[in-house]
Amino acid sequence: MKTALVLNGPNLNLLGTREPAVYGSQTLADVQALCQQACATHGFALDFRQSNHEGVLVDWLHEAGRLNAAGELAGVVLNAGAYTHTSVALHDAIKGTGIALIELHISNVHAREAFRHHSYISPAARAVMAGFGVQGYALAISGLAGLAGL
Ligand code: CA2
Repeated sequence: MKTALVLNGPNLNLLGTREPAVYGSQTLADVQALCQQACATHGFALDFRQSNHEGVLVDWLHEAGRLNAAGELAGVVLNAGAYTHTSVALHDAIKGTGIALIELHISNVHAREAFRHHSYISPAARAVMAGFGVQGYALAISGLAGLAGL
């Protein structure tokens, strides 16, 4: 069974506790349960993580690259949070790994402040999703299953 790795960046541990008008009222534990259900549907094992630290996310992307090389990775869903808009390190970590990586945002970043319109992740990602709320995570896992069939 291949693994779908879902990585969450800074402040996403606060999901459901603040800014419900932007991010909804579901917690990160609720999102994990959503992802678990989507993975069961598609026959993936779920590995779900969150970190507030850029270097930890880089290490996890390297780990994903090794898993991918071993043929054990279905793909990565990455919500890099604010690092999306700042991190060349995350861009470099993804680039050249061959990982099927979906960049995901809960909110429609393009309808928000101008500083959220640029992403360092997008040029290295296979696909980009924004604005579906937390349901986007389940849709992204279905997307990984779809990409695997291409
Ligand atoms: O829409 C998204 O998923 C974002 O990646 C979320 C990031 C933001 O910096 C990006 O521009 C768009 C912020 C994550 C912070 O999440 C919180 C959730 C609830 C309360 C406070 C922060």
